[in-house]
Formats: sequence, C-alpha cells, structure tokens
Amino acid sequence: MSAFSSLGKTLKEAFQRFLASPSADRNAVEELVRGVQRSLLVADVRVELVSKLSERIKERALAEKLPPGVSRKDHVAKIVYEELTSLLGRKPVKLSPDGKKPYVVMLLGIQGTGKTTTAAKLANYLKTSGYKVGVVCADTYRPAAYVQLQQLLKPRGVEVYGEPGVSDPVEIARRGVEFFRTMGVDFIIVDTAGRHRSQEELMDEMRRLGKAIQPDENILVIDGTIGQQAGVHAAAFHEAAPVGSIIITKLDTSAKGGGALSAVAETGAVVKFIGVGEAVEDFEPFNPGGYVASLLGMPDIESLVERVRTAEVEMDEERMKTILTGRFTLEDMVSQLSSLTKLGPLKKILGKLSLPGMDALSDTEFEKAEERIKKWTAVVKSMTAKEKQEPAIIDSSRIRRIARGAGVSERDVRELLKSFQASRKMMKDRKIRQILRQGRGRA
Ligand SMILES: Nc1nc2c(ncn2[C@@H]2O[C@H](COP(=O)(O)OP(=O)(O)OP(=O)(O)O)[C@@H](O)[C@H]2O)c(=O)[nH]1
Ligand SMILES: [Mg+2]
Repeated sequence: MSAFSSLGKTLKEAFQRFLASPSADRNAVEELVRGVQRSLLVADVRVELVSKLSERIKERALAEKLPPGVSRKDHVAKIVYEELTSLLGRKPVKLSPDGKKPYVVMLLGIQGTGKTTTAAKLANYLKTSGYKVGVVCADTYRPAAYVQLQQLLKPRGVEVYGEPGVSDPVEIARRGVEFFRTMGVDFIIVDTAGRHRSQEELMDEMRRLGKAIQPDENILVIDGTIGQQAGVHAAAFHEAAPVGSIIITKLDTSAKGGGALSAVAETGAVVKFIGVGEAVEDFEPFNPGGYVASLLGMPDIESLVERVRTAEVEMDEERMKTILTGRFTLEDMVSQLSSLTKLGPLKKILGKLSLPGMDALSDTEFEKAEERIKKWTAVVKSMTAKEKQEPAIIDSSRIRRIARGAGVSERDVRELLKSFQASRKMMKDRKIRQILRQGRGRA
C-alpha cells in the first residue's frame, strides 16, 4: 500500500485540476488553495498551520514577479511545492556511522508504535545498504519480540541478541552491545520495551539505558495515526534525548500522516524514516521534497522547481545590474535582499561569495540581518507607490503610518531609509562598483 493514498488523493486531485485548468488566474489559484486546505485539514494538520500556509501560497502566487520564460502555472506549482515541503520539515541528515564503529542506535517509543517492526525494517535497510548489522532485543515484557525479530532477520543475514528469561533490560542491552562490538558490526540497533509505560517512565528508562550503552543516536518511533499529537511526543523527547531523530510509522493506514509529519517538523525534530506497511520492506528514508512530489502526483516536479529557480536567479541578475549602475529604487534594494535569503540561510550564501570579513560574523549577527530583511520587506510593502519612487518625501508622519502598517517600529523604517541612501551613495562611487563587479565575476 502506498503511504500517500489518504492524504495524497484530494491533494493530488486539486493539484492536477489546477494544472489542467485553462489559465492560472486568480480563480484557479483560489480553488487550488481551497483544495490544499481541505486535504491538509483532513490529514489533521493544525488549523493555524493550514491557514498560514494557504495565505502564503495565495500571496506569493499573486504578488511574486513572474521570471522571464516561466508560465504562471509553473510558477504557482513551484510555490505550492515549496510551501508544502517546508511544512513537512527540513531535509534530513542521513543515518550514517560517521566514522564510528559500531554506531549504536536505540529505538524508543510508547507501546505498540512499531518499535520492534521498525528495528527489523531498519536492520534490513542498513544490511541491504551494505552494512554489517546486529539487533539487540531489550524488551523484557514481551518475550515474543525476540522470537519475532529472529524470524524476520535470520533469513536476511542479520543476527539478533536476546536473553529470554532475564528481567533487567539495562543488563541485556549492555551485554548485547558488547557482543556485537566484539563481532565488529557497523550498526547496533537496540529495541526497547514500550509496555505499561507512561511518557515519564519511558523517558526514565531511556535515560538509564542511555547511561549504560551510550547510544550514538536515539530514535523515537511515533505512530503516525495519532496525527498532530505526534508534535507533543516529539517535543518531550527532544528535551530528554541528547541526540535524536524520529521515525513515523503506519503512514499507510491513516489519513493523519500529514498532521503527524507537520507537527513533528514544527518542533524542529528531524524525521529520518517512515514506515509504510507491515512488511520488512515497507520502509523508506524520509525526504520532505520527495514526499510532496508523490503527494502532488508529479514525481518530476523537482526539475520544474529547479528551472523556475534558475529563471529567478537570472531575473535577479538583471536587478543586480540596475543596482550596479547606482540607479535603483527602494523596492529594488529590498527585493534583491529578500531574494538572497530565499536561496537559503544568509550565512551560507555569503559564505559562498567568500567576502572578506564574513567569517568574523556570528550566527546571531546573521540571524539579525535576516530578521532586518524581513522587516524591511514589510516596510516597503506598506509604502505608497509615490513613496517608493521618491523616498525623499517620507516625513515623520509618513514614517509613523508606514511603521504601523508594517507592524514594525519607526526606528526600523528610519533605518531602512538611511541604509537606502547610504547604498545609493556608495553605488555611485565608481571604485566600489568596480570592486563589486570583480567580486561577482569570482563568485
Ligand atoms: N500498517 C502498518 N503497520 C505497522 C507499521 N509498523 C508497525 N506496524 C504494526 O503495528 C503493530 C505493533 O508493532 P510492534 O513493532 O510490535 O510495536 P512495538 O512498538 O514494538 O510494540 P511494544 O513493544 O509492545 O511496545 C504490529 O501489528 C505491526 O505489524 C507500519 O508502518 N504500517
Ligand atoms: Mg516491541
């Protein structure tokens, strides 16, 4: 069964209807947004998240300038893809031994979430990726877990360690990890018990086991059918576990997978894998972009997105040229700055340009700069056309009005105006223009 059957159906229909519509006009965009809303609400995505996301899609689809050679439809498709992808979280880091051998992974989660099944799935996944893997069964409540793991994994060439009859899971885990360490495996996966446990007891056992075997990565296993409740689990786990990632299971059986994924993403936690069925093979690495592509029924959407982004960068080049001549408007400056941040975190982009002095800037300084760009974008939006053309007419009463409209302080507005004047003056300097041109040639 596919992981996308439930959330996917309505979303895919709405998206395909949009692609087939004769024009991507306001009506078509609004209808698409309504379809996206409906499917996300059915998937148990938080109402606030849904309304924020649909506002953003609408606003961007209607306000963003169309890059040359890009159809309105492709542009909207890209926006929908980007917004859904960011709803479902960051691009996860791969599970890799990172030069550590063995790399110890401990699976945790409340009863019945799918830990034991996931231990088998993950072991099989790593084994087929070419690693030597061992599984430790530290579940003392359910003797059948050990048998279950052996039955699943022996035929697949993965050894399972267990001590039937022994009642202390910490001792079993310790000896199991030692056993596989001497065997020289790449990965050790430790399955733990979930029975009769409150969240607090679970966290406590996690800490005791953690102290004993020092896992390199704790992975919380969450049942995807609980929808947005998954966020609460992820947040609690994040506080208790030093290293952590998440696996969401049963995405094949419930319509609520989108709610679970978005709620977990909201906490900043990383989902590394998803479970999409009961069989050992029903398991895949999670990647928000790929997941959205399948949801939309458009596996090649990423190449469309790439194409639109390239056109956008070209459009920015044009704007950059205007800036380099020193004849740019307030809008030019702010949109140039904000399109910079759209390409990724400011630090990364400026890092690539290898500008002198950048290394000295701290992360907070970069965050502040990003914050300022956001504020400035809002400021320019609440200006009248005339004010944008002729900033000189902006007096204190206009500043007050603009600040209120943008939801920022008057100081923010003054700062933008000052910075605009300074940049314009600077760009009129021939020497500086020359340096910038050379810098761009190098980057
Ligand atoms: N459809 C579906 N079923 C799953 C998935 N993952 C686990 N299950 C089922 O969920 C049930 C519980 O799985 P277990 O792996 O035993 O869960 P557990 O967390 O180890 O349970 P305890 O050890 O008792 O806490 C089993 O019937 C599994 O087949 C999945 O991705 N999809
Ligand atoms: Mg189990």
